[in-house]
Amino acid sequence: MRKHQWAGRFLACIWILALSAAYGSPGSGRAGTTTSERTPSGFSAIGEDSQRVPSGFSAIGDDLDPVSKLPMRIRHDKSGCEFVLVPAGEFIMGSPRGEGDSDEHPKKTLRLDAFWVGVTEVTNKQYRAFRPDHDSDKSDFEYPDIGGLSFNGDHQPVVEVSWDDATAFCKWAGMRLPTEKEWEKAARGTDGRTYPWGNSWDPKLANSSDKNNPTRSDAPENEADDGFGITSPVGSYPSGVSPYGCLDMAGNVWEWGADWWDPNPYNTTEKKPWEIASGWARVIRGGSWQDSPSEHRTSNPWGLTMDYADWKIGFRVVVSPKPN
Ligand SMILES: [Ca+2]
Ligand SMILES: [Ca+2]
Ligand SMILES: [Ca+2]
Repeated sequence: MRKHQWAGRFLACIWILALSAAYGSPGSGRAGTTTSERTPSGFSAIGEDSQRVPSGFSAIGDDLDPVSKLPMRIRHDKSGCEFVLVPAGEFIMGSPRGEGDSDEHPKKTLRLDAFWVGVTEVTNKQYRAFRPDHDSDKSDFEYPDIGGLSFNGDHQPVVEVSWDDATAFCKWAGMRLPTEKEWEKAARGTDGRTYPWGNSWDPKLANSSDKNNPTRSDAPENEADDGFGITSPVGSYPSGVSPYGCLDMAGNVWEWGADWWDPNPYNTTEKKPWEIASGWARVIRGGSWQDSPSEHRTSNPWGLTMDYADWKIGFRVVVSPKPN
């Protein structure tokens, strides 16, 4: 073999050794390194962020948010609650002065990180994974006669739960109640719409107080027929879905939120509602089977004391991704 051939092979060996040291041997990986450690900064391996799903929850399907790579849908293993991702970004909250009530002013653009929100209100069956003996027909109140209808169906939303009951479920499950900002973004998307499906009321898209409501007044707006006199099984109005895939964010039951409520937050404290450090009432959202359409507006908060419970108030839950 001639001298220049030896030199050529020697140089090739040096080149291969250098490549191997820099990137690892093809097909074997470097001992002691993980996929994420070998991913250049600013990039994520597909499926990598399923590791940000909290323990006790599982991804449903393979769909990932293209930006965060978080799973689009997850399920809570013990209760069966299902969640959909609300990606990070800006949204419009509240109503301009002159529209709606003082507790929703002013209209503002805010930003939230990504979170998962319950596709539906928590059902009786899901709540009974926590408290097996819960009875949604049992109340401290003497209600009007409703002709033997029951709130206890497995797939009806749990009711007769106070804010304290709802937060106890959340603590057991590793979840939390939505903040006002989270609830409103999940309900109306980014464009500031009045109802989850758009800007016009449609009685066929939500369980409102309609002609079937056995406790209704005779107001003209109650003459529509939405098919249910009291609570409906969750998800009974698929065409009333919110931009992110949440159901019954208008109507069926009011939903407890994490924040304090103030009827006049800007007039009395000059603070935003979520900046109130303490108060006498917690926020509820979305209206119920016993309420008229104006209560179902996505921007409309109301409030009740934490020990209050009745047949038109339930809750929905949220989960945050584990930190990067
Ligand atoms: Ca109804
Ligand atoms: Ca609701
Ligand atoms: Ca209000």
